Amino acid sequence: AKNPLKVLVTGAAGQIGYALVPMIARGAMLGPDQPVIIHMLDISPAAEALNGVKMELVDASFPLLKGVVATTDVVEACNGVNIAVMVGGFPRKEGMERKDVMSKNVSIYKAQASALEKHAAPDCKVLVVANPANTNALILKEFAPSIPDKNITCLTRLDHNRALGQISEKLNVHVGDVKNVIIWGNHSSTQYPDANHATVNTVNGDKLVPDLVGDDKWLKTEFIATVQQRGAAIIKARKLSSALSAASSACDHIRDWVLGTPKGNWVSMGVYSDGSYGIPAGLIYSFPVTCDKGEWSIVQGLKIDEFSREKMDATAKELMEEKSLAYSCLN
Ligand code: NAX
Repeated sequence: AKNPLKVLVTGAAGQIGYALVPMIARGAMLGPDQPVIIHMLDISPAAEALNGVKMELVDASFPLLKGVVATTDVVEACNGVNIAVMVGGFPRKEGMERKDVMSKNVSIYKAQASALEKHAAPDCKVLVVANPANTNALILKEFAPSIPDKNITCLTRLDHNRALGQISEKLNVHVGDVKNVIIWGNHSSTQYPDANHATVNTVNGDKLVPDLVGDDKWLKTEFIATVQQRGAAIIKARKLSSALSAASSACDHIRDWVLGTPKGNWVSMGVYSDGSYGIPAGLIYSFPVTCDKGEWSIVQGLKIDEFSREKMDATAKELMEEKSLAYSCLN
């Protein structure tokens, strides 16, 4: 039998955490034959609720779950973890300035970066979910210099999955037959959902989505806007932000990263830019990636038209602004 892997979930008393930990305990993140020990971190006001989640994990008697740590101590939480899913953060409250929210999250991610650097397993893979996800990941990277750049990522898989869902509904095909959409850039409303290279598996082989849709206008307007605004639409409907889809997408992100993407498929991940596609190096930017043996690589050589170029640059510009705002909070 495999040795258990330790998975940290921060913000585990929150709504995404509540959906995520049972998925991890059932093997949705690391596979059906991989035992896990879940480390849950939250802050003191949530300690009692966190303990309640721990009680439920015990009550569910998951065969793969070999241990649960529920703590408000960041060092205990990070100790020896192989995977860290960072869901905890400071939410934007009504009337708060962008800078104030950024400042709170910068100090959280700075502190948690140091704890991970000192106490996590040396090859720990990090996924930041909490918003502003790309910039929180960048701060975490800056303050955990001994963790390889390649091990720090942020979640745009939910946006990716939303894009697959929209195409599946539009073309009335099963979502499992749609692949290779791309989310470029920031996990924010400037993200660019791109279906130019996406395909649908049909009885006559793979067909390009733009050919099947046959309506360039839909892909350039409604499709993009729906994916960009989906988070807001969920809040409006549920009076709460997306949780089960975010948790499920976080499992997809880690699973594909650790176990590999299927042949011929790529996925979207927020990763440290190396300058590919003319995106400034030094940003955490969402790219199309394939994964093999626990490492992602950016898909190269895709043709970028003028429409895409403009959208990819606009979301890069927003990330540069976020980066300077974050840095201004450090002083
Ligand atoms: P909740 O407010 O339900 O949960 C957040 C939890 O984090 C709370 O229990 C809180 O006590 C805890 N927390 C706060 N500061 C902490 C700290 N310093 N250390 C540890 N825990 C801390 O929010 P939820 O709906 O679960 O969303 C969590 C985060 O995910 C938010 O930042 C949200 O904006 C972000 N999202 C990101 C998505 C993505 O695709 N990247 C999509 C879903 C979601 O909106």
